[in-house]
Amino acid sequence: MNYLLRFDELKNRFEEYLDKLVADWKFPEPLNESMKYCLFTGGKRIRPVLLLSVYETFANKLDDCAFAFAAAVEVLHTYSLVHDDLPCMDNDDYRRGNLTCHKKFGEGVAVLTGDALLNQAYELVFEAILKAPDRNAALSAGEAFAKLTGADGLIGGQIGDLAFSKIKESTFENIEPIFLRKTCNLIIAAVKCGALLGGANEYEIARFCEFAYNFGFAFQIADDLLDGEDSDGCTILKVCGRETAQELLSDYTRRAVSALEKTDRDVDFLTALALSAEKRMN
Ligand code: GRG
Repeated sequence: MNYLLRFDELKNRFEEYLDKLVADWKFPEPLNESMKYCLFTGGKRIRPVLLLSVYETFANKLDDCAFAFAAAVEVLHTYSLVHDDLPCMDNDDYRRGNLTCHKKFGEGVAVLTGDALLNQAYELVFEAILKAPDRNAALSAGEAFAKLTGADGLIGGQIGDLAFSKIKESTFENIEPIFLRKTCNLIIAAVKCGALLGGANEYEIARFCEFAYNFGFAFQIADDLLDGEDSDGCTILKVCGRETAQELLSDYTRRAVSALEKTDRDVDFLTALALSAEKRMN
């Protein structure tokens, strides 16, 4: 298996699905334009690729249910970025080298773009449930998706992130739950939904979630290292130096890989994905 070719193949197939999906969107303007703009500014598509590859590991095929769920994850990820960039949050002018949604369309439109993307994500979850070969597995995936991205998940992580600057002493112990919710949970959602939909057993789901937690943590550390020491807010470099952060990145990557090795599935692609995220920084 060539990891890069495989990543591109899954990413391209996902983008073909997304292109067709948004071609049918005819929402009131400027919402229609802003939603499409935010979805197509060069995201890496790591989460849908994760979901599709995990689904295929267990189901030995890809189908419309898996693509709809993968799109739900990416659409929800996009909403979170649009809201994260707002003046009341991180107040960023650029994302992926392009103007952020509020800079291009105005703040009111950006708030509603995020809201609409979040709703759209749940339309896709319902579509996936209706198309699922195993309806109960898809309902469990929908429930996991809602929990992992809700008040005790992604949104809870963003609340922790907002409060972080007011904490007097930044420690690893107070940054860990923020990273878990803000970054790991959406990655866990992608992996867990792929495993549930694909028919993994309980043990396999637990090991794949262990992989996703450790990979998510490594992914956030790599992102913080790339942003550097000057970055404001909740970053690993507020609680340790670069060298320690690099060691943590290797530790989490190793744990991610060894979680997968406890199963007897073909985990070559996910292993290569985790190692390539680590290599971004070392
Ligand atoms: C506003 C509810 C709400 C949540 C925001 C996603 C998020 C929480 C904040 C964005 C900033 C940030 C550092 C998030 C951590 C996760 C992360 C590294 C996101 C970026 O993911 P990539 O690199 O993005 O996969 P692309 O651009 O490739 O889609």
